[in-house]
Amino acid sequence: MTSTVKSLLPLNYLAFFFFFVCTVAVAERPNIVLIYTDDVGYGDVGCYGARGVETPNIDRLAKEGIKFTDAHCSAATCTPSRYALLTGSYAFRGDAKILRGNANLIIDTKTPTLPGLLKEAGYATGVVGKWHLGLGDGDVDWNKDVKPGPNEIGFDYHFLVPATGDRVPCVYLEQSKVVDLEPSDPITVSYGKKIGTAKTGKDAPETLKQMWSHGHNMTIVNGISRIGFMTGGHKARWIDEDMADVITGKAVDFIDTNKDTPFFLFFSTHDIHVPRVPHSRFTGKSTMGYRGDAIVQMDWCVGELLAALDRLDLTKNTLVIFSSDNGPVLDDGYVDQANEKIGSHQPAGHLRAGKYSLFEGGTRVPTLARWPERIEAGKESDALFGQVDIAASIAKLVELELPENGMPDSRDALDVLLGKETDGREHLLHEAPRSLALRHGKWKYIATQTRDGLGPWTNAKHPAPGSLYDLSTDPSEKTNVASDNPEQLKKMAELLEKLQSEPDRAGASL
Ligand code: NG6
Ligand code: CA
Repeated sequence: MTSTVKSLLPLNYLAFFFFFVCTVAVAERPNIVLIYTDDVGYGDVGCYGARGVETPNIDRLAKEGIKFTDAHCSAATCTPSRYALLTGSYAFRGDAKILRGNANLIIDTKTPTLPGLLKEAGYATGVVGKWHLGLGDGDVDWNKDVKPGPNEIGFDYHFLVPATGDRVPCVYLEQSKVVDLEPSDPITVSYGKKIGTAKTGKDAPETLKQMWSHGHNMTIVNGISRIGFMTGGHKARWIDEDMADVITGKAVDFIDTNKDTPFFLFFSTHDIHVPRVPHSRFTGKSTMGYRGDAIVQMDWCVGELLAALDRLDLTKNTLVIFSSDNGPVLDDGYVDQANEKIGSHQPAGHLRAGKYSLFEGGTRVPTLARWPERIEAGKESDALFGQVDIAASIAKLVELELPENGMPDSRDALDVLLGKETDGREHLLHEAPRSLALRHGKWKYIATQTRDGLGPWTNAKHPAPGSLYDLSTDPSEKTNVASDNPEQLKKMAELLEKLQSEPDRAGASL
């Protein structure tokens, strides 16, 4: 051996040692699958007491992991909840509201995000399913690359339902391009005046396979009229009945492709948002018609993802989180018999109201976490948990510092998520359109609840501004005790105002 080679040997050992240490460290980091469902209420799945529908795959997560009984999405509607989940900032700070299908991306591309953090930590990151955080910048041209979007805020891969199933454009977007778009049939979208000559849901209700009940009477796609107008893109238009199969297939492909590297999959189901048009193989699988059958379909999607993890031997070291973006709603714009066929099922369980509401039914949602290596099976936690904390908790998990310039409301709740800590947040804000509520200890304070977005179809009796509920004795928020507790009311109002103006990562107490 030459002397040069001899002198290099210790270096080689050192390099090998570092390679070994790094490989082991990387191998220990779990994959993360965040299953985010749409409009699924606290009582809508089996392990939370659903009647008339079975969800064995979701229940499997509860059996093999931890079930939360006081976990909340940030808001009682979709866009703000998703915004808070991905940015770790309450949505009112970013003025995030329910978006039209041609709205621009509402997350600034310089804002630190959950996928951005994970990408920095070496994860392969992907989002498949409903997006509804806006796309592009300026007038969106759906015939060109639609950017910025998920790839500009930290996702390596995306396959999207751009907004919701009930609004145009009714096409999928993969890596910034409309899937199956023919250049000879370009897409135009309008949320103002009617475009094109095709009959709308308003003009030709007799042609619809599912009638609208309010709004949703514009362009007809696949026999269902939507919010907004679109022309062109006929070959690219989705078939609602196939949507669950299409997105689940893409999600499983993502897992397969990235099986050898840590990955983060944000799987965002369309179910059980309207229009509820599950595949025919799910017809009649619940006693509740379309809405119940859509729950069965959603459970099937979860089962496919879990089966992929099992097949690839990834189950043990994958953190699967299951939750929802807001509480339940029955009639949300289509005549799908959700009310008529509800039977004894309680979509929000024992909680009051649902989607659009600041009552607990609006934001307290089924929430499960499974990670066989770190979470004890069959646990239950009543800790107060907010999805806004998922970003900071996952940052902790992958040993990254929280960015200084973002995630202002996100606090590390990793031990709560893993079931090691039973004390949850001491306070948490809930949002509904232009309205805020505050949880603190046993108290719930509803500052305002506007009528915005709260049509008569929500069945929600609006709380009076400045309502106070004692959840320890009144979990269903039946009795407003504000006038009996003026001191507490005042403290809650002050804390809410404080949290509204200054984020509180470290913790504040009354
Ligand atoms: C509302 C729609 C509702 C639903 C909701 C968004 C009407 C009358 N109502 O404006 O059908 O689409 O927006 O739901 O158009 S969410 O789950 O994405 O927040
Ligand atoms: Ca929703």
